Amino acid sequence: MSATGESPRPAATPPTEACASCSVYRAANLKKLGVAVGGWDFVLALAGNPNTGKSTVFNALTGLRQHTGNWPGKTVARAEGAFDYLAKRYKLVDLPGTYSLLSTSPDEEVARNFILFGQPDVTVVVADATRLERNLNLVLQVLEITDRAVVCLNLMDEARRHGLTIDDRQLARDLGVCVVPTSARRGEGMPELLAAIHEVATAQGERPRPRRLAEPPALKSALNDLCVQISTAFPQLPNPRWVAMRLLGGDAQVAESLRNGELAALASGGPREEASA
Ligand SMILES: Nc1nc2c(ncn2[C@@H]2O[C@H](COP(=O)(O)OP(=O)(O)OP(=O)(O)O)[C@@H](O)[C@H]2O)c(=O)[nH]1
Ligand SMILES: [Mg+2]
Repeated sequence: MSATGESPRPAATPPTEACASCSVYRAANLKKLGVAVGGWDFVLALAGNPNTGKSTVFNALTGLRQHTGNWPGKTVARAEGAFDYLAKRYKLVDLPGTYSLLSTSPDEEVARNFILFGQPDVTVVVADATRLERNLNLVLQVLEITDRAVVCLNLMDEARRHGLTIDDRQLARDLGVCVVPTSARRGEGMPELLAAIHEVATAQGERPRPRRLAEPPALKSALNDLCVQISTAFPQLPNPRWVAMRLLGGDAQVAESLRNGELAALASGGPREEASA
């Protein structure tokens, strides 16, 4: 018995390789690097609807204090921070909230441009578990353009408080990508989120296979033709299929940005180019 009358607690032992699957081990491998974003191995985009907790996740992983608050539209420009996890350095980009990749408000455009043309290695879509249906719109749009995505199903504490239960495993099977339930404000689920990001970034584990809608044959053939033309004219431009889809949909703004070289410039100013500069 100790002098205070409390039973002695075992001394904390540092996690070892033997417990590599436990969350304590995984959290212990996180080193928050704040703004030291130089020399990264992987770039992560934090995407999601407004007010879903993106900046809260960003702060939890980088140790920074990006402004958070309970109203949409707090983050209006992109913010960058870094962390080190299992000997890999990650640059994390916090984006303004957006409902759709088709949105055109200035802050939503910042998010859209980075998701589509910034060439992130992994896109983490932070979704509000209490408004899942609405949030899935952006999730599905992101899964149309990349298979390197992780869904962070945030605000799980709020969902529980409202008596909502979500079968996250079934959701992961339906979407074809990893879904990690989190309550970012309390730090819950962060170790699992890190592990999922690391798996996708380093291409370990099972390759994500997002479910995608099949286009009707006529549309598919028109898209393929246009994609070839776009890729020939702008070989560096990521996501030519998305651009082709917008052109076929008569999006005048995308047509103009393609014509005046703005889209190609976004791609050549992306993080990969900065890294090699
Ligand atoms: N209860 C609960 N609140 C959370 C959680 N994650 C974030 N919040 C709160 O939700 C609010 C919005 O969080 P932010 O991180 O600013 O959300 P955001 O997605 O960055 O918002 P925008 O930048 O406007 O798009 C803040 O008040 C957070 O403290 C969570 O897991 N549970
Ligand atoms: Mg934010």
